[in-house]
Amino acid sequence: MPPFLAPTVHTPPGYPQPAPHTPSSAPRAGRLDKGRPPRVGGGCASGVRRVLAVVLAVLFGLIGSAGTAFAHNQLVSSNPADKASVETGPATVELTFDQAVQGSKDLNTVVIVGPGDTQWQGGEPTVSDNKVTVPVRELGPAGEYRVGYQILSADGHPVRGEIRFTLTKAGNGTPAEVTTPAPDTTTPESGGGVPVWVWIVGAVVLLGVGVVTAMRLGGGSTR
Ligand SMILES: [Cu+2]
Repeated sequence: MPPFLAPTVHTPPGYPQPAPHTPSSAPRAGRLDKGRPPRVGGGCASGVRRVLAVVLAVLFGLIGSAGTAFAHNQLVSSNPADKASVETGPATVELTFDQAVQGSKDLNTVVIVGPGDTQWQGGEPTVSDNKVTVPVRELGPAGEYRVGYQILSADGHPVRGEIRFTLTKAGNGTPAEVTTPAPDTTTPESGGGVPVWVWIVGAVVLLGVGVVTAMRLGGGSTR
């Protein structure tokens, strides 16, 4: 039993308790429980207030997460453009975002993956405000090249994604020795802002409020 909400008995036995997974509400546990003896019956009003406080905390947490998820930095253009075909390999790939990117070393990764999982980035990416530029080696086989990026936005959020371009005529280049694992770009950051368990915890807490309220009304509390 987690310490948080444990002294009250408003939830049915075995009812899931959200506390251990909720960063937004966990720090409140100490304050809410401090010095309170276990209560039964007459403590319902304060219990309802407690649960409401938790619900509000969770809801604000959800709203906050959703807001920042929608405000994330996004790729707005690139050179070569996404899905472009080029006859000769570009000397650089330039990624332009709609917000500034943090420029410190090792915060940003760009990996160019060509046919057969070969890598073609020519060095570390450099940042100029909202532009990230990575040098490209002379390309080799004709085919599709995927440019995967993971950058750290100036607002502190990582942003991942991918563009692709097609080399239509083979070049003479050879791939880089593979030192950087390609970033996982299968789930763009913007789609995963709020982990599923946050929604589940929110739903459980809301259900808990319903139960507590029903118990309180059903128990004949006077007004
Ligand atoms: Cu962000």
